[in-house]
Amino acid sequence: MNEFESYLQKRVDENQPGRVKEAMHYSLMNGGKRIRPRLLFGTLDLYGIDEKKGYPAASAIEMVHTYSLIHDDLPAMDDDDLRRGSPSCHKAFDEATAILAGDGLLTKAFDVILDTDIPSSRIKTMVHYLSDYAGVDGMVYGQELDLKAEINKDLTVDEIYAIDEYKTAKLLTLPFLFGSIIANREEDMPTFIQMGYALGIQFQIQDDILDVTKTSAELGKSTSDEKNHKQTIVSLYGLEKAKQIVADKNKEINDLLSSLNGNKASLEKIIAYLTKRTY
Ligand code: GRG
Repeated sequence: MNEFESYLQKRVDENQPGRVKEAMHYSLMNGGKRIRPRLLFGTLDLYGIDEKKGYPAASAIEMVHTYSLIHDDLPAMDDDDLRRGSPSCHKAFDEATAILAGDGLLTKAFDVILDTDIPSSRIKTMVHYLSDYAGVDGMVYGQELDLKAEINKDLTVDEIYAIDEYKTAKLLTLPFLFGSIIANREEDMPTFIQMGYALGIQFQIQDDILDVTKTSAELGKSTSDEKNHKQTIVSLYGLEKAKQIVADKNKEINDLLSSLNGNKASLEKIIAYLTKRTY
């Protein structure tokens, strides 16, 4: 992982000097859990491929993820002052710089992924998925649904699941898909799409549970769902049922993983870590 951190840092530092680059660096290297890169390296390990082959694709996902957090924290969106235990990007710098830092990370991601050492036809497939899963048919759409939900506070369970699917699950599915594309094992993608969906729902419900059970200091970000009267699976079903859904999703993810061939130890470990995460 340390080697990956240096790779990621180099890829952002190779850019034009200035305040925007500083802000990109600040947010990208600011103590994220690197869950999505770990999932990609775990998927490569399933196929017996060295994690280094996944560094460009993992960097691209982490850049897109970081851009989404920078923009999500802006006053026009969630208006959060704290991220990963430090001032959010627009607080550490200023709003305009934070917008540009997000833009810089998003566009850089599409350059970095091109350095993956596989035939260009498969790189093309990865670029398509990156745009599809992060963009207006993916995470951006999820954010649109989330913003709409602030006005209509009378959501059904299916509507909440749709927000979680697009806002959270899409980006958590990408590492699995990139792993199978890099390994040229695209026949596994349908299973990974189901796994990514289950993992994303589980991850988001856990996030909603943590939001009401942990302090802002413990999480390194503001706990705002209750304050904002945000509807979540927790507010709709209560904590106990939400915890049961997390356990059910964990079983579903492990069953799907069992159906795949290869060395599953790394992915099993990451999935176990995610199920028990406390921040
Ligand atoms: C602005 C286009 C746009 C999208 C924003 C990512 C997002 C969509 C909103 C952030 C708020 C949120 C609850 C997102 C759901 C996914 C989630 C829980 C992200 C946090 O991911 P972690 O825990 O973060 O992997 P770290 O800081 O460890 O990288």
